[in-house]
Amino acid sequence: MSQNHFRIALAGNANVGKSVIFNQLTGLHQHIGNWPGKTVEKAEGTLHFKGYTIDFIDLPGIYSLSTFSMEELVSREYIATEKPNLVINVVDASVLERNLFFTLQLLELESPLLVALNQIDMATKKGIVIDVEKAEKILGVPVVPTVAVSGKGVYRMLETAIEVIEKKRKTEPLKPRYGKEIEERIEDLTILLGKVELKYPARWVAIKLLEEDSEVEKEVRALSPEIVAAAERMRGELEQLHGHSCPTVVTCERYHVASMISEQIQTITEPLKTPLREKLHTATTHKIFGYPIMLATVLTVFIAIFSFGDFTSVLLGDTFFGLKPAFDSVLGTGIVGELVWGGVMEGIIGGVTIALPYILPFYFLLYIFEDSGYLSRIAFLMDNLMHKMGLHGKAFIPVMLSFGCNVPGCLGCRIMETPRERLLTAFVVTLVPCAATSVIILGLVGTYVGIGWALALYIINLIIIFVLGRIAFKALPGEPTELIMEMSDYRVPHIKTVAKQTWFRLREFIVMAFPLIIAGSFIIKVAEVANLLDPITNISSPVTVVWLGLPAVTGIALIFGVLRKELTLIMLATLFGTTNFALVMTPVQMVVFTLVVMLYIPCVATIGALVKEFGWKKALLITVSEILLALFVGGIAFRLLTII
Ligand SMILES: Nc1nc2c(ncn2[C@@H]2O[C@H](COP(=O)(O)OP(=O)(O)OP(=O)(O)O)[C@@H](O)[C@H]2O)c(=O)[nH]1
Ligand SMILES: [Mg+2]
Repeated sequence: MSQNHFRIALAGNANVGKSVIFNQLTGLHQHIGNWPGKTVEKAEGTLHFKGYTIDFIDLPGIYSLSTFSMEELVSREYIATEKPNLVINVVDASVLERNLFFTLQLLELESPLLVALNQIDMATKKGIVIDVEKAEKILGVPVVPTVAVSGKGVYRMLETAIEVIEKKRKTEPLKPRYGKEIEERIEDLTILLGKVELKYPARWVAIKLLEEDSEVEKEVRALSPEIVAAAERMRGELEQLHGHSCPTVVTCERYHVASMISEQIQTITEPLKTPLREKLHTATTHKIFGYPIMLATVLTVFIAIFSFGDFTSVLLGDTFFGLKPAFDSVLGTGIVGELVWGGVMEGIIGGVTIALPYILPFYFLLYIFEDSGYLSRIAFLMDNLMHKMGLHGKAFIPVMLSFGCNVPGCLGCRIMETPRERLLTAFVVTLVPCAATSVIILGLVGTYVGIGWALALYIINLIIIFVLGRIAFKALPGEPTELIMEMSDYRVPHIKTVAKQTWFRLREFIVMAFPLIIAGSFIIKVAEVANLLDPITNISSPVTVVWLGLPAVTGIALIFGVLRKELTLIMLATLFGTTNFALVMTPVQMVVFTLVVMLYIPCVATIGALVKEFGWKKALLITVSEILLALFVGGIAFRLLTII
C-alpha cells in the first residue's frame, strides 16, 4: 500500500450497523436489515477522504473468532492474514457486554483497533449511559460514539481512524488477562510457540489451542506436533480443575472480563414504564395472539400492494396507450411503425404498467418489515412449522426475503447452521414466489380472475412448499438444530435506509429488466413479422396446449421467463398485442399459467446464486425437479379446474 492508501476492515457482531456505516462511506449498497447474518461475504468499497484513499471492507457479523461458521472463517482470515491497517470494531452500545466479548478477541489477535460505539441512540432510549473516556482508558484504543443511520459521529470516526493509522495518536491496547490457572498455561504454550514460525500472534494461538480450534490446531500440528500434545494435556488439566470442557472455561473467563469492563463503563437506569417496543415484542411473539397478528399484518400488506398496483397499473396503462394515435401519426402504421410500437414501446409500456406498480410497494413494505425487526419475529413464530420440514424458524428469514427476490433468499441460506439445512432451505426458497412472480399473480390472476384466487395461489404455493420441504427432509434426514436466534429490539424503521434499499432494487429492475424486456419484445415482433413464431409454438404445444390447456403462444412466453419471471407476462402482452388479458385467456388458463410460472424454474439470476452457493450439480437438480413439478401441478390444476 502506498503512503496515503489504507485498508480498514469493519468487524463486529451481527446486526450492529457495519453495513450502514460501510454504505455511507463507500456509496455502495450492502444489504441492511434488522436481523443478524445479512452480510455473508466480505464486500469492498473505496473512499477518498482528505487526500487519502481508503479501501473499506465490510465483514460478515460474527460472535467469535473461532471457525464454527463460514462467516467466522471469512472474517478471521481477513483480519488475521490480510492484516488491514486498522480494524474498526463496530459495537452495539445497547448490548455492550456481549459485544465486548468480541472486542476482547480482536484485542487478543493484536489487530490495530478502533471501537465505534454505534447505536448510541438506542442505548440512550434503553437508559444506558456509557462513559466513553473510561472506555478508552480501559480498552487502550480510541472509542468513538456513532449513530450510523443518521451519520452522527462517522466523520469523527474517520478522522480518528487516520490518526491511529498515521500513529499520530498513541494507543496502548488492553491485553486481556484471564484466571491464574488458564494464564499459566497460556504463558507456557506461548513460550513453546515462540520457537516456531506463526502467521498469528503466539498468545492468540495459545488461547485458540486451549479453545480446541481445529483450524489452528491443524496448522500448529504441521509445525510441531509436540505443542499440540502439550495443549491437549493442558486442556485435560483445566477440565479436571474446573469440571467443564476447556473451551467452555475459556469462554466463561472471557465473558467474565467483558462483564467487568462493561460494569465499569456503563450505567443503566431502568425505565419507569415498559417501553412500547417491548410491549410490541410481547404481543407479536405471543404464543396465541402472535399468529392472528401475523396473519392480519401479512393480509393487510398483501391487499395494500394489490390495491396500489391495480390502481396505478390501470392509470399508467391508460395514459400510455392514449399515446398510440399520436405515435401512429408520426411513424405511420406500416412495418416500421409496427416494429417500433409493437417491438419497443409495448415492451416498455408492459414493463412500466405491469411490473413497476407491484414491485415498488412490495419492496418498500418488505424492507419496512425487515428494518423494524418484525421479520425475525415471524421467523420465531414459524419455528414449529419449520421443524416439520427439518428446519427451524430461522429458515423463514430467507423464505420471507425470497418473496422479494430469490437471490438474497439463496444467499440468506448461509444463516443456517449445517450444509444439510442450507440445501433444504435453498430448495424451499426457490419455490417462493418472488416479486416478479407476484406481478403475475396479482397483475393477471388478481386483476382478471379475482383477488381471492390470487390469495389462493399464494396459499397453494405455501402448501406445496411445506409438502415438498417435508419430502426433502425425509430424503435428507438429520436432526434439525434448535432455534438459536437472537432477536434484536424493535426499531422505528429508518425511512431513508428503507427508501434507499427500495430504490436500489427498483434501479436494478430498470437497469436489468428493461433492456431484456425491450430486446425480448423486439425479437418477438421481428419473429412474428417474419412468420417464425409458429415453429416454436408447434414444438411446445404438446406441453402447453395439450397437457396444460394454455394458448400456444405461452410456450414462447415461458421460454423468456427463464431470464426474468415477469417477462412471461410482459411477453405475453406483446404476443397477444394487448395488456387486456381477459380478451385472450380464460380464467382457468390464467390460473394454470400463473401456477406454472410460479413453480417452473428459478430464473437465471437465482440459478447463478444456487451454483455459487451449492455447485452446479445441486443447482441443476433443483432446477430440473422444479420444472417437472410445475408441469405436473399445472396439468393437474387444468384438469381439476375444468371439471369444476
Ligand atoms: N437506531 C439505530 N439503528 C441502527 C444504527 N445503526 C444501524 N442501525 C440499524 O441496525 C440494523 C442492522 O444494521 P446493518 O448495517 O445491516 O448491520 P450489520 O452489522 O451489517 O449486520 P450483519 O450484516 O447482519 O452482520 C438495521 O436495521 C439498521 O437500520 C444506529 O446507529 N441507530
Ligand atoms: Mg452487514
